[in-house]
Amino acid sequence: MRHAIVRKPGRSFAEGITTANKGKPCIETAIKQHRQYVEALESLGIEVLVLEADERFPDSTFVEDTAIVNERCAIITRPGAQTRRGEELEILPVLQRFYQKIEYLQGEASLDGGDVLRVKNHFFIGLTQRTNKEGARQLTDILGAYGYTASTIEVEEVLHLKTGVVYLDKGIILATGEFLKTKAFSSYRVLEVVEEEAYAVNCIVVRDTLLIPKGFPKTRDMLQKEGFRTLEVEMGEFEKMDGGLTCLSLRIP
Ligand code: CIR
Repeated sequence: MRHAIVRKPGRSFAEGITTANKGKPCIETAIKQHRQYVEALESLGIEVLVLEADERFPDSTFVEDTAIVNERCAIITRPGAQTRRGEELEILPVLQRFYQKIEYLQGEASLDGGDVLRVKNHFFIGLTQRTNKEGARQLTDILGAYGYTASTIEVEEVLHLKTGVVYLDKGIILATGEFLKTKAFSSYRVLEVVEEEAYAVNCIVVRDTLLIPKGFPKTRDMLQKEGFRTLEVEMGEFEKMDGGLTCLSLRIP
């Protein structure tokens, strides 16, 4: 991964969608945490393109949901929440700077990037409140045309697939809750994140380092014992709005 795209949280950030019940976020703190997130990525050698806040869309700092990016193409999604429709149009000109091939989900499709988990050249697509079967079908067809495979996973308990499961490389899946028993992961080694630290599942792999949220010592110690280097980032204000580490960037491989 050489590049990442992020968007600063705006003044309207606290008006976004949330189920977290953790109180209203403080915008000043969110801006500070966002800056530290960017600095953490930069410290790992990633060139970060920082977009200005878009006040029309309170959730637009969660750029991951607007596109699926890989080595071969960028796919513009159709975000599942009505208030987020339109965010994808704002990311399009930005992705055109990086990609010649851009594809689009259309019609009745709805899909959030947070529901798409890549494991090598396979993409798991979570079927959720945000991502419907038509979205998964269209994405599977597009990915197929570029030589990738995909399959779906029914998600019952969390917002997005990657809220509860990520891939850490070396054949290791990090999971919690309902994903500990998912058949599709049975050929991988599944590391369990304990329920009280469930938020810490959503982490970012940058070569040999894992970017993890601060304040989840059991998960941090477990990952370190597994031989990963960890780098912690304060995510409290984003957690209040149901957003994790992956949500805050589009990472271009
Ligand atoms: C939303 O509900 O859409 C935002 N408040 C949070 C989106 C988090 N995005 C992600 O997990 N990829």
